[in-house]
Amino acid sequence: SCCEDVHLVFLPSAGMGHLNPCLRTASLFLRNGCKVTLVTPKNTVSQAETNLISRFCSSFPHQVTSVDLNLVPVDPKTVQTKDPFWLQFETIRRSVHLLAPILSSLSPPPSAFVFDVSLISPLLPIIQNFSFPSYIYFVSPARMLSLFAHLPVLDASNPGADSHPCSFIGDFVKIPGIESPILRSSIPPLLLEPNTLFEKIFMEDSPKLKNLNGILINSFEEIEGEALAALNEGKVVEGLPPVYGVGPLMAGEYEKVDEGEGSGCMGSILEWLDKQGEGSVVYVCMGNRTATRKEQIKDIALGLIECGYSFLWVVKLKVVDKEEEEDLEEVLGSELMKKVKEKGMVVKEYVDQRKILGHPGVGGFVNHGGWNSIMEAVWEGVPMLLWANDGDQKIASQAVGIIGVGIWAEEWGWGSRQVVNGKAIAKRINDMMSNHSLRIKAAHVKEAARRAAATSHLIVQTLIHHWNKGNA
Ligand code: BUP
Repeated sequence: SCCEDVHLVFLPSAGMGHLNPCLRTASLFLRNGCKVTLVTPKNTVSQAETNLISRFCSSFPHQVTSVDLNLVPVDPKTVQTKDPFWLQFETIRRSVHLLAPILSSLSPPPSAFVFDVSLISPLLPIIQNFSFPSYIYFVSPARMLSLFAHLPVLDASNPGADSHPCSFIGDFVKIPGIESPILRSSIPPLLLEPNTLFEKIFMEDSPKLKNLNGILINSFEEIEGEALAALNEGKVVEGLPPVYGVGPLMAGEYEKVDEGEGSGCMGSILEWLDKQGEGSVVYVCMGNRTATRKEQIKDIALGLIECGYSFLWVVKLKVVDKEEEEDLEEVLGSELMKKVKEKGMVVKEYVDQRKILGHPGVGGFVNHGGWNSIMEAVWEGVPMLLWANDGDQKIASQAVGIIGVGIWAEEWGWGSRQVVNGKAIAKRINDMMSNHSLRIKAAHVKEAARRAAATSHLIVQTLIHHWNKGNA
């Protein structure tokens, strides 16, 4: 068929929150018969990333080829961050010049190039020497994309603002075409701090969005129709390329975590869930990119003991999964640990989150507002309670509140900073678990998600058709 002639190049950046949407987007095209070259930055930060890439490649042996991008080591002193994932973002940015020979040697030549949102500025001068069109995959909600795209407009209209980053941001940002404004307190904290890597990438890359041929985003009409329309109608900023809502992105077969990996905890998790009543379990996972603060872990433990439900709690105690880790008991103390174990199940390994969310025993999801996790819960119709940790997570949490499928615990502030009383956490968990209308709305949006998956198939085919004409 014609699709076999379409050859796409994908380039991810660091962390599962970036790798998962990259590979899931690639899978959309693989399912339509395209060929994919996955450029793999070596080495990855976490073991979870290495494992996922190898499973992805081996599950499409005839369609996927992987080529290494050997990263140029960066002196950590020249980067304003201690976070290994942020350091990796910058390392990849500083290594992409090595891509030129790789891209010219590919056969057949690429039909299109799809890369991570964090690589725009360094990649543009390289790809302008090639004739294929370029796209980014965006890892956050459309609401966040509108902030990303709109900030330079605000910046330019405030010539009086000083050189302090984002000093033009007032109490809130009102984005044209989007009704509810983004509060200053929801802006990613690093954007408001001088000279952070995040602020640098954000402000440098945003005006260059218009040089791309399109933006692929894990969202869809029913949940973010307003923002998607504002972006595509030129209200957010003029000259933006088409924004394709290809969500909800689905997990592939290749994501199944093998029993051999880690301690193979999935078997015992599912066995445990099978024994719980329908919709009776609170699933708690605050993401994997950064270790959760110890105080926050204690707050959550107290909340879970206090709430009226049993729970499955995935706790990350280390920043990178390859490191040695501290025992949870050392953080909680033996008495608290004992109570936690009496009431719920605690795991530290990387879990198959999609499988957990799809289990009928799970009735609610406490999460940090990671957009991938949110979309996974939307797909399974599981109501959420959101406690944003950092970055885009308040904006994502607010989006969930607007959609109506979850509760954003706004008063808890940033989880990475604020201490919250265990009783208050228990109360919010009980609110989520017992809220009937939340459950109905989640079930309704789940149906919409399934319809949207069929529509995104059409978007994908239109793009393939378009690239095919380019090949002719
Ligand atoms: Br933890 C964990 N298993 O044990 P977000 C996460 N995930 O499958 P953020 C697992 O990682 P990052 C685990 O399903 C989601 O697809 C989860 O992305 C999966 O969070 C992804 O939810 C995490 O967008 O990503 O914080 O942006 O954790 O890499 O920082």
